[in-house]
Amino acid sequence: MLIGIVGKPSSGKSTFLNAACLTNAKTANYPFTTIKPNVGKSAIRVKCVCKEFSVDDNPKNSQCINGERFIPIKLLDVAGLVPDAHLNKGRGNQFLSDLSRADVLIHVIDISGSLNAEGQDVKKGSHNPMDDVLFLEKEINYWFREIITRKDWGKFVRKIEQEKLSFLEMLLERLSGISIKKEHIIKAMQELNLDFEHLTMWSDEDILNFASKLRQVSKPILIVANKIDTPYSAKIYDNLKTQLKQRIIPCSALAEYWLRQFEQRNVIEYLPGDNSFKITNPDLITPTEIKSLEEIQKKILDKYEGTGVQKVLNSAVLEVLDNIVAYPVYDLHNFSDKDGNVFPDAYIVQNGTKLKEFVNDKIHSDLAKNFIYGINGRTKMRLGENYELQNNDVIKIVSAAKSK
Ligand SMILES: Nc1nc2c(ncn2[C@@H]2O[C@H](COP(=O)(O)OP(=O)(O)OP(=O)(O)O)[C@@H](O)[C@H]2O)c(=O)[nH]1
Ligand SMILES: [Mg+2]
Repeated sequence: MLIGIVGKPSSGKSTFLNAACLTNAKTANYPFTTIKPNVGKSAIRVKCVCKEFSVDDNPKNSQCINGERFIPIKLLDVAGLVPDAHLNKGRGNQFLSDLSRADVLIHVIDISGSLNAEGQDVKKGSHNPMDDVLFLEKEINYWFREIITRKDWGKFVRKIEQEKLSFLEMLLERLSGISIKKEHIIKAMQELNLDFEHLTMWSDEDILNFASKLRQVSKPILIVANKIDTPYSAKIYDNLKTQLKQRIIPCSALAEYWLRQFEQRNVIEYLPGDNSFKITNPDLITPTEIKSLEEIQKKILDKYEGTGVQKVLNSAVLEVLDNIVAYPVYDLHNFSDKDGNVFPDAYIVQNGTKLKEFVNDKIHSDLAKNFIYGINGRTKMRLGENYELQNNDVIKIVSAAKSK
């Protein structure tokens, strides 16, 4: 699972990455601090099933802290994008190819309204971030059109028509390796009223519409109102929220960054996504730092129920991408794997996934090939290969193969 972080220069992309991943990417208040992409590992946070089953778990592929399961995901932070990047403005949009493997994009917006479209300082509160929402989506769609047309669209569609090939299959092949699934293409085709029998007749506008739709279904964008901590932010945020149809999440990447730093220094107890923290080692911090922490509590955690960083990650993976979490186990008495690790793995799974697909994609293809049935860990009922996985399912797989 890869989340791409996009936005104009200085909106706080690298700060978001550092806050979520404890990375050390360079951040600064001037545009184009980031040129080469930065990667990091983070996690979504869900209620673990261990509490429900009253067991102490010892996970392998994820972490469980106080009954909260943290399941790994990856983040990618790229250079800032400016209007007309596709015409090579700013750093152009070449670097976006790094994002082609992303499953979902988060658009980090400067909700303080203090930067123009190029990320340069302007009068605080004067910039309308709605402009950023619009231009960024446009640039991302243009980038996607490049990926699809690859400068030889005419030749590509003529071949399909002349040789009576399948547009779907040909496109799938063309886009292999950039996290575009067959279902994405089908959905884009269904949702548009375009003539798929006469691809050579498509206008430039048709091509852009198709690229935009395919982008929307295969790499949806979640809007993040970052820098919610500044004096102008709340008003601009409220205003933007009323103008937007899609979900927007208020966030202070900087507050999360500091909380995580204090937590790493063992000064506070804090888990990403919490809406409060406990100072456990007051001797290790200065009175000024204590004051800053109190401000974070009052102005951000209390007001927005957290810093927003974890909410963004969870929302991108679970809501925008419509995923659920499933826990396969080997032993249904103590919910462990063969080595006795209790609830060893938690997997992020697309909602609607069938049991056998899950086994094949996430566990082991041999186990899927020799799949006999599954057992529901709660009801002990047998589950067939077409059983549709539900959130928090605990499942044992019975197979004719020697399982790992
Ligand atoms: N007040 C406040 N400032 C923030 C927040 N997040 C980032 N900043 C500041 O915004 C400035 C830019 O942050 P970066 O993380 O470098 O921004 P970026 O989007 O990666 O910038 P480029 O790499 O240049 O595109 C820095 O001075 C950060 O400290 C936030 O939540 N609140
Ligand atoms: Mg950066």
